Amino acid sequence: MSPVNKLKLYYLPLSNSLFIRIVLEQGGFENVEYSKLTQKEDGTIYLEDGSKYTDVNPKGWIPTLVINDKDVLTEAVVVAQYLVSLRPEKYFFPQEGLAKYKAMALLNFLTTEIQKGIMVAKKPFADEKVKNWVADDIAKRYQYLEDILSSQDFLLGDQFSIADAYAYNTTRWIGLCGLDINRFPNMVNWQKRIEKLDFVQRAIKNEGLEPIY
Ligand SMILES: N[C@@H](CCC(=O)N[C@@H](CS)C(=O)NCC(=O)O)C(=O)O
Repeated sequence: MSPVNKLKLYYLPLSNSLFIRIVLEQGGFENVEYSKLTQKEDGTIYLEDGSKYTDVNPKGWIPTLVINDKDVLTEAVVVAQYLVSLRPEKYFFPQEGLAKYKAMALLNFLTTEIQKGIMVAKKPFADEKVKNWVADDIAKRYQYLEDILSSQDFLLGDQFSIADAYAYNTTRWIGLCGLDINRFPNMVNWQKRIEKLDFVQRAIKNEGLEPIY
């Protein structure tokens, strides 16, 4: 891989860019630029200079990471794993064997089953009935995480990982479907544990957000 001299993250407060900002803060990368996006009522996302975000990322989704001012990388779980690959010594993430694929399976579960599941509650057609359906569905998926956290402090073991960064950010959105996190006491303790980490605190503040607790 050619050397990475500069990273740029396009972010929108309350979106999934917080996940990647936490990963960047944990990695201690030096030359990182954060470029704030804005979203209009009709959903269109713009850059600070007023140009359309789709000029940078044709998919129009957040987050986007730009490497060395030229290469564009999207899909949050892939962006996070790319950052881990740059500085594996900074992260707790298995690099080989079945453990690596199990960790990737968890990331895939978070993106396809949890994030995309919750986002159904934001669709224009989401009335009370749809929101209740989403809440029931997401509750079953969070129960899976709750059970993991009954025997370990974090989702991949005894240390914080990119899976925790992602799952934590999804818990900031569960109000969208009216689900109450207090149904999951292990997850509540885990959220509090995560919010004690200095790099998480920095990421939340620099993203322009407040901690949950
Ligand atoms: N597959 C993408 C999906 C990302 C995604 O849905 N991001 C949301 C914000 S958290 C978004 O960009 N929504 C704006 C839109 O859908 O137009 C990923 O995993 O990064």
